[in-house]
Amino acid sequence: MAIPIPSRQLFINGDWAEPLLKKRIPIINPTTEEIIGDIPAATAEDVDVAVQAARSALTRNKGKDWAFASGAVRAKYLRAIAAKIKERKPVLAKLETVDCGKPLSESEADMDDVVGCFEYYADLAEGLDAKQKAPISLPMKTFKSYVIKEPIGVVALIVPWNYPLLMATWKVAPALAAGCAAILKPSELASVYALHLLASVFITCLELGEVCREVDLPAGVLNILPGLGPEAGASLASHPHVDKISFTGSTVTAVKIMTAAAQRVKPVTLELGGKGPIVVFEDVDIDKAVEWTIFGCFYTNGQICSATSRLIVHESIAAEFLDRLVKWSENIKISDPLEEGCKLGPIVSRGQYEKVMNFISNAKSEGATILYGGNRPKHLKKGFFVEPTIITDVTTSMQIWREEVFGPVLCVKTFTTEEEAIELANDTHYGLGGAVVSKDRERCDRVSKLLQNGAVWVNCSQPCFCQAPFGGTKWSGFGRELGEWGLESYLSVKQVTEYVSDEQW
Ligand code: TXE
Repeated sequence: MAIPIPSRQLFINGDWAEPLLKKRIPIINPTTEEIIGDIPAATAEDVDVAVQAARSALTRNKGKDWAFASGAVRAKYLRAIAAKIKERKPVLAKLETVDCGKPLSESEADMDDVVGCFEYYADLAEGLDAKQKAPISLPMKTFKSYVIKEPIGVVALIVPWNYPLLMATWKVAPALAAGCAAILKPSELASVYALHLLASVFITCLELGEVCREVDLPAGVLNILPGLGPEAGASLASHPHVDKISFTGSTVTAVKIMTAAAQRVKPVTLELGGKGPIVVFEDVDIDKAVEWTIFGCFYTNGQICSATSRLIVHESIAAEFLDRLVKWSENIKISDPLEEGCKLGPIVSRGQYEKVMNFISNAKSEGATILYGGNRPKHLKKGFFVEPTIITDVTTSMQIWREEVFGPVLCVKTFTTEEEAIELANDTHYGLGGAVVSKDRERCDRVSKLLQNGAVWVNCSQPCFCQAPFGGTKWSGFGRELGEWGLESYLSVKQVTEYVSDEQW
């Protein structure tokens, strides 16, 4: 059954607006490879208008409408947005699945997380009121000091395509809770390929605009500008009236954004790629460890920045582990992601599909063994599908060990000692998520401390809660999203210090 794709414009100053240069980008369904609609593409001209709208939202009525409204007022809007998204969950989940190819059950879970995240930041927005004017104890009685937290200002939120609405929410919810005004730039899958190879995956982000209209969010507080990265994204990153940039995407693009931000000394939060390890010791329940290994690498069709895509398994159980891993992989249902029971859908676009396939063929030519998968599934004639793929005989100098694939591709190495396992796990430029699997609690604690990752999962992989901080080390970026840390990243801290002596001066 065809899902009706809403036709939308840019969302600026509380309403829909045609892009000034009237550019549009086609939406391609990665399952059928058909064009199913299009979305507007903002350019620098639209960015100017949206930034102006956001700035006015902060200064209107001396900020009382939004930036300096109480947190309780902002919380009301965040809860209203959450409630509207909950109502529309079935439609939004289907749109997201059609748009980016992830199994419907996963898109449904994402929508629940979106709702939970808006509700969570509504609570934190309320809590902010009680934290204002927190006194500081000073060594001199003649001075009194307190701290207030203020919104940073106009923020640009640049997001990718693997969790379109959820990644947007991770940024929009805390930014709005803090009292910022935001410009959200969803992904278009920036690509060097011809336009027909582009897949645009932000229909659901635009639907957020409709939700904002329905809840009467003050005009300009959230603006949504899809567009090409080098046009809309780059204009936002260098715009003189954008006060902060929060970016999730590739390390290569992060460098460009940081460079632009540096010219105007703008703060940035960067959540980038990964090449996460999952370290499996000899004392595990093999079936459980296999299940987490599969989940950690193949969930969201393998397109997760924190995916644990390097399996580091103790040599004494490696043969049996790999045997069961292959059996599990054989049972993964690969199909149209709207189909009941689908566990692996297509890669998001032809460009990304070709990139994944190149990684696999490079691994072969460098001497690795494709233990399982490595091809397009034979039963599917169309769509950007890749079989779950397990690669062995990998060396640490191979591309497949070093670079992020962003597809359902797991590479494997064995180890003998704990030290060796940790060395292998940390043998990467990235540092987002990592996992350790063992029945030995003390060993898990030791390894958790030594893994150079922003998140470490013990006896699991990938669980994500909006209460816990998320972000990376090394090339995976810096700053933290989610939890209180996410809110703080949109707040500026101001001290107010008063001279209280009775002396005349
Ligand atoms: O990323 P980009 P792409 C990794 C993954 C993937 C690779 C490329 O390895 O294969 O990145 O994906 C916007 N100024 N991740 O090309 O280019 C762009 O429009 C400002 C990991 O999609 O980083 C989009 O909105 N913005 C990742 C966003 O940046 C620019 C998730 C991400 O696009 C810009 C996605 C510019 N010059 C990909 N150029 C993760 N960390 O989860 C592009 N953009």
